[in-house]
Amino acid sequence: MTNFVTGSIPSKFLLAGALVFGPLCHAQPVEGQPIGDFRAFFQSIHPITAGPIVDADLDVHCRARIDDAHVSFIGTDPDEILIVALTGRRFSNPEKNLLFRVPPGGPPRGGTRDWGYIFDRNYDGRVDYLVFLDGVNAVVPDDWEGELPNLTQRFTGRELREIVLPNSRPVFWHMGDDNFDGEHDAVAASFRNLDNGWMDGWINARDTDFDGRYEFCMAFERTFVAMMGLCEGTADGYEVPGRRISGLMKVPPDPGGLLPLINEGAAECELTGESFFAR
Ligand SMILES: [Ca+2]
Ligand SMILES: [Ca+2]
Ligand SMILES: [Ca+2]
Repeated sequence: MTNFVTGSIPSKFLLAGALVFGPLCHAQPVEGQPIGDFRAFFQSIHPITAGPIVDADLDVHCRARIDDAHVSFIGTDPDEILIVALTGRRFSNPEKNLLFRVPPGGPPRGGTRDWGYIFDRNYDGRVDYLVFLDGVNAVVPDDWEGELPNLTQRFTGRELREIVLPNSRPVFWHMGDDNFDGEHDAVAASFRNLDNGWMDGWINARDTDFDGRYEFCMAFERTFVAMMGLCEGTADGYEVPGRRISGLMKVPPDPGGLLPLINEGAAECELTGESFFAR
């Protein structure tokens, strides 16, 4: 199956719905409304998801088939679902088949890069925070000082060994449903500096009043270390000048799509608030 985020998304996963934009502004969440806290949750689980895949025995707890998609819920023991894989055929053996990258010679049979971490923050048995794999990239460390080799040009073997490879790691994008209505209202994704090829910041876009229209988008250096500025709103979504947003086809993503698909699977599997990984 084609990777969801870097390749073409199978049309069956893109539900109909117009992409809507509001004006760029710094709206605040509506007071008194029960909401998740996307940014705080991002910070709390980033250490889990930025590293290697959770070091544990992984099993498929439940599989659901939604049209042609196989939605596989994966975790460490019967009550600890942490990962979802979305594949075109039956998925098994997650410890072997959840890939970060496609190895030379192509992916092994059964391997997939179409997977992500899932969380149920309000314990209703439905996923409201998704961290989906983009790929492996060279990422500027938050505390980096000094020069970096330019990845768009030739660099030395020593630079490769000492700087590029040690700072290459899985990169994910994040999608949150802060009012728990089943549709995303916040996304965050890394972006690549077009001048030197490094991932050097994050974009955070939000629909802060949950009216279905994103109206906030800010770019940040490194992992939200410092504010870079407002994103540019275009007909195709938000952009960051001089950067290419990684993974997501566009920011914000089309309504519908992944969260509803995953939650259809969660319903078919009869998952509950107790089913997911406890933070
Ligand atoms: Ca939930
Ligand atoms: Ca929502
Ligand atoms: Ca809005």
